[in-house]
Amino acid sequence: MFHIEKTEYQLGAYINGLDLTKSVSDEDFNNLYKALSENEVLFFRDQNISHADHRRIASAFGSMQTHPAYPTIEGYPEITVLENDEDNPSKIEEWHTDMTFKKNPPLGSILIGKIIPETGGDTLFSSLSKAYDDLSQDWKMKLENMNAIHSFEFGFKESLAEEGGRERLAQALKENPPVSHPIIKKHPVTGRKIIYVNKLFTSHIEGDDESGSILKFLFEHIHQDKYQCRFSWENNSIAFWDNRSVLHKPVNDYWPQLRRMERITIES
Ligand SMILES: O=C(O)CCC(=O)C(=O)O
Ligand SMILES: [Fe+2]
Repeated sequence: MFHIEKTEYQLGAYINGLDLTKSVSDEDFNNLYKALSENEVLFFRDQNISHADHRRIASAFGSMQTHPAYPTIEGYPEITVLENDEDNPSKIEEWHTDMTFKKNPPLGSILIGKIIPETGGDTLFSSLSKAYDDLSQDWKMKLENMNAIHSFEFGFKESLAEEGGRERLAQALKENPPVSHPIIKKHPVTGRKIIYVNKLFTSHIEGDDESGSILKFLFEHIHQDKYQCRFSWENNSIAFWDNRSVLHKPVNDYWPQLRRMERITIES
C-alpha cells in the first residue's frame, strides 16, 4: 500500500511509501496505473533503482520502446540516456508529448534523475484534459472531427540539419513517415477528452484553410500556466507521466551544468 499526495497544481501527485527497488505487488501496480491515469503524472523521491529495476517496473505496465534517435545504455536498449552538459546543451526546447509521430504513441515514460544540477533543470507538465475542459462549446464542436499531422522529420529538424544528421537519422526517417491523429482524443481509462497537438511534432492540421491560425490558437491555449505543474528534481527522483494526457518540457536553465536522466518509454 502507498499514499497518494496530490500536488498543489491541477495535475500531478507524489507517491509516498513505495520502495521501487523491491518487487511491487499486483495490487500496487493496479493502483499505480489508476493513480497515473487520474493524476496524469506521478512523482517519487529517493528511488535508488538499478537499470534492471527500471526495466522491471516499466515492463509491468506494457512493452518497452526503443527510441530511434537517442543513445541508450549498453545491455539495456530500452533505457534512453538524456545527458547534457557544457559541450552538449539540451535540444529539447518545445512543449511536447513523446513520439506522437508514431501511429500508436507511447502510454507513458518513466524518467529517473541520475545527476541533477545544483540549480535549475526542473521539468514542466501540462494537462491536456484541463485545457480541453476550458475550451468554449464552439471550439469543442469545431475541433471534434479534425485531424492533425505529426511528423518525426518536423520534430527533429534541428538534428537533421546538423552535419551528418540526415545520414545518422536516415533509418528513423524511413521508419517514421508523418501520421495523422484526431485533435480531440478520449483517454482510454478515464474517458476524459484531451487536446492532442504538440508544438514539437504537430506540423499542421489536415485540410486547414485558416493557414495555421487554429494550431496557433491551440498552442497558446494549451501552454497557459494554469494547466501546468512543475517538478524539481533530486538525485533518484522519478517522474512517471501519462503520455496520453500531458505535455511536458525540461527547463533548460541549468546549462552549462551536467544533468543526466534515464528514461524508459512504455508502449500503449
Ligand atoms: O529532461 C527532461 O526533463 C524531460 C525530457 C523529455 O522530454 C523526455 O524525457 O521525454
Ligand atoms: Fe519528452
